[in-house]
Amino acid sequence: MLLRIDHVGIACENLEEKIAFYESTFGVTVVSREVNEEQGVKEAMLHVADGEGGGSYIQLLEPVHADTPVGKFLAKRGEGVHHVAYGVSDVTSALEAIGGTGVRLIDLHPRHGAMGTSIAFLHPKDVGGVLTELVESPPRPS
Ligand code: CMX
Ligand code: CO
Repeated sequence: MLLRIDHVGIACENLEEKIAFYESTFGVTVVSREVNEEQGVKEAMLHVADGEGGGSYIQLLEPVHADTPVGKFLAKRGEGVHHVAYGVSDVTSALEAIGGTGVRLIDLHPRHGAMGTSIAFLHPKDVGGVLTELVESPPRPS
């Protein structure tokens, strides 16, 4: 069901500073910057590699305000890994299959993610403390 690690989401206080750190330390490049109001984040995707069905990335996340998932996470735990996101070919069918195993779904239906993706989250309490995201990439131009 899982095609690859699509991205690792990292919570930070200052997006621009963290982008500069990742670029100078690891030689990675920002390929997308977006504000996703629905998710309450200002974010950047930094490209790492290409894999089956899409690329893999580092996703840097700064909250748009304190009362958001990433804002609450920063207040409670400070900066660090916020979630792991796996690439799947079809989020809707993956949600159905995973929901059927008893894992709580935060999103019953896919939402909009970075770079035209469809995303959905699984509850960390049912995944061993790991907030887990499923990502379906848009079809590649042929
Ligand atoms: N990883 C692991 N555990 C987490 C967590 C995370 N990122 N965020 C919260 N938790 C834990 C908390 O530590 C807390 O555990 P305890 O009860 O043992 O203290 C519990 O989950 C509840 O946490 P909370 O602070 O009360 O937060 P909420 O229940 O309001 O929200 C969650 C938690 C996961 C449902 C919410 O963060 C959510 O809906 N996340 C999905 C959306 C999201 O994260 N969007 C931003 C990223 C967007 C993107 O990737 O594009
Ligand atoms: Co993400």
